[in-house]
Amino acid sequence: MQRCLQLAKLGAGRVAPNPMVGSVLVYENRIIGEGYHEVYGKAHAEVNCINSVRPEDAHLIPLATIYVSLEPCAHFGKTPPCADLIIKHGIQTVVVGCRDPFKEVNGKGIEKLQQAGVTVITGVLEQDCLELNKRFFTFHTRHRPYMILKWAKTADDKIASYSNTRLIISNEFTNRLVHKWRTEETGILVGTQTARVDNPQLTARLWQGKHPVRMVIDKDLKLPSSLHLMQGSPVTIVFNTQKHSEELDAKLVNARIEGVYYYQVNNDTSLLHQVLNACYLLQIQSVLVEGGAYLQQSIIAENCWDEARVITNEQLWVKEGLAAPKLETATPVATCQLQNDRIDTYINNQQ
Ligand code: AOF
Ligand code: ZN
Repeated sequence: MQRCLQLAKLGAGRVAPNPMVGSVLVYENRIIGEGYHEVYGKAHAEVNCINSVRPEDAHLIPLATIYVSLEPCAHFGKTPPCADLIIKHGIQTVVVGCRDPFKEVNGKGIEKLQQAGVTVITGVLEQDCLELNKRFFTFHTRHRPYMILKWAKTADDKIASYSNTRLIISNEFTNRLVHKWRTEETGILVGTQTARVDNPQLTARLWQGKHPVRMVIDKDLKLPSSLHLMQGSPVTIVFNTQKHSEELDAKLVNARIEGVYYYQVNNDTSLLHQVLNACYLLQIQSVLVEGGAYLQQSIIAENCWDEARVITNEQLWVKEGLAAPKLETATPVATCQLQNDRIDTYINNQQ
């Protein structure tokens, strides 16, 4: 299963919104085949694993045990069911890392195998398998994206000055790390005030990889079209109460078709919940929230966050300024230092 996890990670950045999955085929303590889900829409891990077996070992397939980091699928999606493939090859034992919460699968793969007389062992290295695809699992079980809050604050806990001008807090190394983070998530979200005052580009230009889908809240469509965000390259989605782009759907988002798109929300229910629901419908599996304090604090208040990454410039004091958001969780799970910047990571265990 450790090897399955290693293989699965090779698909990072190329398989979303699918999960990363790895598989190995073992006969008498020898790996005779291995594979992983390499590209979105293409063969699943089990297919690549079985196809990798050398012709001289092919007769061993029915005698071997197949290990998969995720429950084999039971549905006809872009590819036929992996459970059927395993049954067809006469494999007798399947070892599964964790269940697939996707509604088309969700236990049906395991059931199908068992009904065909296959022995299925589940829950092997389950925590590691869940951690690897935390975005996918949060999305399918909570019906909202995996939410990562990120902010930079001064040594005296301020995230902005009162002067309505951009406050430079983090250093160039930290900025590059943040751009790496941007390539790792599907979406990036900011509030109206941050868009107006900071005029951010919200791209991943300091790192190689995909730009996230940019999302901004602008209820009354007051943001000027001169802002970087409103140039529509890469994609921008504007949450507002006035207009809606009919062409905006999950396919368009997945293909990152450039443009400024409008998503209409109403004034009757929680704006945050409407935004999260929109992300679910558009298959935006994870979101990096980059400000501002009001938006971050409302996400904390509604307990809709999964991770927080807080950057503190330990050498910068501004005295007067906007207070940084506050987390209930006091202890970081990880800390690193990039020159004057300390980066603390928090996990929300209280959901
Ligand atoms: C597996 N092995 O390697 C992966 C699985 O659209 P499709 O056909 O590619 O199906 C996508 C769904 O299949 C995805 O949402 C997840 O439930 C499962 N992914 N299953 O047996 C794999 N990547
Ligand atoms: Zn499959």
